[in-house]
Amino acid sequence: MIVGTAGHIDHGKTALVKALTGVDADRLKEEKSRGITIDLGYAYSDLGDGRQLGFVDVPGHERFVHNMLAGATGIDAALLVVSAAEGVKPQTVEHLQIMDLLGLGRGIVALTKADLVNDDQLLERMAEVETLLSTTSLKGAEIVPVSAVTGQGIEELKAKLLVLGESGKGTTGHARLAVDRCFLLAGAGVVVTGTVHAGEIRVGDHLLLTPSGLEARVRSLHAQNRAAEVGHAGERCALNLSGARLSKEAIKRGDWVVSPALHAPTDRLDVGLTLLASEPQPLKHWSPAHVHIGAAHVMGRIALLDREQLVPGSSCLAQLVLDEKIGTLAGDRVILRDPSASRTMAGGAVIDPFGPPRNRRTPRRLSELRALGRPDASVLAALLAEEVGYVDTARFGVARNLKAAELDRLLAEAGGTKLAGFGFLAATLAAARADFADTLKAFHENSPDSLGLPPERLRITLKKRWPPAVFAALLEHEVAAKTVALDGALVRLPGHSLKLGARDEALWKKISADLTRDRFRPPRVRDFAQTYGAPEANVRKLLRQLAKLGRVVEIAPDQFFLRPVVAEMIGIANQLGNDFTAAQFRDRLDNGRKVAILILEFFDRHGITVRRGDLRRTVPQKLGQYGQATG
Ligand SMILES: Nc1nc2c(ncn2[C@@H]2O[C@H](COP(=O)(O)OP(=O)(O)OP(=O)(O)O)[C@@H](O)[C@H]2O)c(=O)[nH]1
Ligand SMILES: [Mg+2]
Repeated sequence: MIVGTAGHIDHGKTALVKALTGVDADRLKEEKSRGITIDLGYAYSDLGDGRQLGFVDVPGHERFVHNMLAGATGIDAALLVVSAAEGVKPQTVEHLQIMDLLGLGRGIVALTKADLVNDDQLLERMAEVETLLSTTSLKGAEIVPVSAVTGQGIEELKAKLLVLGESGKGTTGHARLAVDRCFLLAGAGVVVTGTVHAGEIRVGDHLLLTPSGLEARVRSLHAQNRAAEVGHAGERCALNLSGARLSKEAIKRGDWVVSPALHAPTDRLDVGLTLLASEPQPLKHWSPAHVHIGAAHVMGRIALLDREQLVPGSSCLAQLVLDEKIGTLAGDRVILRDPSASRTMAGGAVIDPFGPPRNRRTPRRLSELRALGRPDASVLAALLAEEVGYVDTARFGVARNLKAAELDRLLAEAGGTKLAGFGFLAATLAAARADFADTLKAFHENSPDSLGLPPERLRITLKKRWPPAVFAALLEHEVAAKTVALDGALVRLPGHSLKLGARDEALWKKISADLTRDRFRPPRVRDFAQTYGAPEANVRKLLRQLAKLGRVVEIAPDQFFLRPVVAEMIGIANQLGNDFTAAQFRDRLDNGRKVAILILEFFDRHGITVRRGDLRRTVPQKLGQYGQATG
């Protein structure tokens, strides 16, 4: 269990941690000389019975709130320190606001320096603190008077902290650790420390750094200050990492060490945001802010999604547009501070780590965001019922750190079906099927001389407009179910066949007679055009249509053969045996060298014959391509 201190400068946080653990968390030279905490400090106390308390000691100085924030995001419980001598001060309030915005419900207040005040003063301070807590997530937390000098209340405080227990971070997901320190250890190399927010990390694991994407292998690790084989969610770990491009400079506070599945840097996060009631002004759209997430600290802008301005004390949906990419997942807490970093303004939680750059304020998107804001157990049912109609399961799984099996279980519970990485409700699939059928039916009625629609045309003609990848999944599903047919490059209803207009029908009758009579040396498009007084382009278009219908085959440009004749010629070639010449083939067909060569080259292109020098032979598996090879 990890406890984080909080409270105003000089109120005795570091002294209290030392009284609880025996460890001086102020390790920097400058901290010692100035007598203040600057950066995060860590201390552990083993209770002898296997249990252990870990402490993150934070600075109280107003200029180091950003460091405090890097430590506060990984803790299970708050230890709010208030000097009984001084009472509530500015950073007492700000740190408490931060705990509140982080949603931290477990915590204890230590009323320090109890040795400096009398009982009346102590009671007064307790009442003051109680009032302060009453509007926060720490409302009703116990207040324990302590003294690091006399030891008063220390054992009692320790016992009460243990009772609070761990917050139960996600143990089921992939691993992620928020890096708060990186240093070089002589003989070992790069070491990072941080809190495991989810999953577990083992020696030998191959992980990635987010956002850089650098590869890292865990050579060894310490969990809660002890050498271990595995570090679990909720524990502070030190990882000794190796990797080709790793260096101390390549890693910084705020990075994440993650399972490769979770590496998805982002700079647009859709969040639920609450503006502190103490803010003097409403928050305007596109306000700049310091953004703190996990141990990361970046600049960004706040795009308000469902209103023009946010009034103090209220909440809304917002998109944080960051100056640089970071790692974050749904549920991560966010703290926003004002542009001059002098006060905490707002906070909240990530709803969608992959916010859309466009259409982010449409009613459809806002409704989807509200559905996404639900807990794991009900989110998919709500999401699948949204107008969008589908869930990108891979993206959803990463955003919420769900492993495949867990994701499948949740999808099944929500009544969803997965097609090629997208989840749908059965009712949505039924509606899509009807949409496909209705659209194609209408198309066939309106364009009886067209065999079908190119898929992209169908996609944009459907009543419901699906993104291309989703449409492809749905089309594949319908083709497999034989509710639609994919004919070459066209989609059609299975029952549909092409009907020629009366004029085309008459022309085709004459042409097909010619194609039958001179079957091995048929007239070409231009010949038909001249003979029958039809524009060449029309004849060509008609024959290409008939080719799609499988009645003729275009062996060479403008040179069409009846399909059964092609099968017959394949049979003839086959009968010539291995290693026949073009002349032999021509003699059998009696159609002249030029046409015979065109046919053989067509066979070569389609793998029906193999050519070596001037000799060819047929390929047995390919003989049936145009129907049974007769002849
Ligand atoms: N009398 C008395 N003095 C205390 C007690 N706890 C701390 N102090 C003194 O208060 C001063 C500040 O203590 P720290 O523990 O450094 O205060 P801090 O809250 O860690 O300060 P920052 O980390 O800089 O915010 C030191 O001089 C301590 O010796 C206490 O219980 N009684
Ligand atoms: Mg300190």
